[in-house]
Amino acid sequence: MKKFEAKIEKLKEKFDDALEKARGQKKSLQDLRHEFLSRKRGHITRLFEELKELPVEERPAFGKLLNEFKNYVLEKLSKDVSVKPAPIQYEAVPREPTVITAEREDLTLPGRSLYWGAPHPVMLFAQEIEDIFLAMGFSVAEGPEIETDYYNFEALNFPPHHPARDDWDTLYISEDLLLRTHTSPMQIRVMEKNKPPIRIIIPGRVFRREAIDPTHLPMFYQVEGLLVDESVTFAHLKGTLEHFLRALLGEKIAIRFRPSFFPFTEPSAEVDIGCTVCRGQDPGCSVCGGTGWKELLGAGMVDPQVLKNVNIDPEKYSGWAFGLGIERAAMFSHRISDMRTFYENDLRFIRQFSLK
Ligand code: FA5
Repeated sequence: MKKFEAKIEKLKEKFDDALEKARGQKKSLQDLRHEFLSRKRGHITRLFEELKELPVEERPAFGKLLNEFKNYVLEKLSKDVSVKPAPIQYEAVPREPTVITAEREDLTLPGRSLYWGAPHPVMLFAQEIEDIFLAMGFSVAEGPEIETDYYNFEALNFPPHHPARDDWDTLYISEDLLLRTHTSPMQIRVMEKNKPPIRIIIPGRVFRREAIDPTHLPMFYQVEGLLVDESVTFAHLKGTLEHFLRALLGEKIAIRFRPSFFPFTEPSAEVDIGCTVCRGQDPGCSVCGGTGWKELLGAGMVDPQVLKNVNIDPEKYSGWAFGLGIERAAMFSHRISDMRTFYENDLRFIRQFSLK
């Protein structure tokens, strides 16, 4: 027993000496830890091995002594081995106070508002037109912008080479395919698929070979109206259009029906309205040319031949149709003197309509 105790005592002295020499040197302190505590050959590890050889009754007392020595070593080393690297000295760089002021958000400023897109004024106006007809029991359909010669002309009573085609000249994609010049081809498509009673409007884009001026564009919107039933007369057409135009442009709008010609209606009329831009006061008005009137739509009773073309019996059924220029109507509603402004994409103009 004495022998074991003396061994511990000796090792303790050895450790204290070595610690004294190694103090402040990280490498030496790590070596010291290794020498005493290494799991394989450390002095303390070996003493624990030897402990197993002592008589059983002596082991607790020596175990206690040995553990105390181990803790002593651990504690001494934990204080000295973990020599911390000298703290880094940060140099305080003075910041320009102006930089902070410039970067700081000024919460008292008003927020930047985002501009939300809105439907184009012509689309908004088309919706107003649709709403009036929906309220009268009409439905809404759309049709192809690329049409065949048959639907755009022939089924509407324009035989090939007929001079009336000149007024509706357009771009041809092939001999038979063209950009539709009016929404009237949809009369045929609707009547081919549906039997009377028919009450429908068809808004859409149309294309023409056109000399551009304040009231004419080469690409514009029309809305077609078609009603077919038994005992339909011109009086119904007149009453419906008057109601529609007053709902759209105001009760006081001046309306006049003028006899006209369309190959697909008989009789035919054009409907003019009193110029809202100059109110008939400006002889040089870019819209009415000083006449005080401007054409807004073409209309008439569906020609019996057109009804026959779609297998509807003209003895039993009659109908009326009209085709109105949407930009033209929007001009009169908003008192705009040049239709081209709708498509110049000047946001100062366009935005005026989005808050309606
Ligand atoms: C037609 O297009 C016929 N399809 C209308 C019709 C339908 C008659 C059904 C009978 C029965 P018109 O070419 O006149 O007709 O055009 C009708 C309307 O479209 C005109 O009154 C005008 O408001 C508008 N419009 C015509 N040409 C232009 C153009 N170049 N730019 C803008 N609007 C136009």
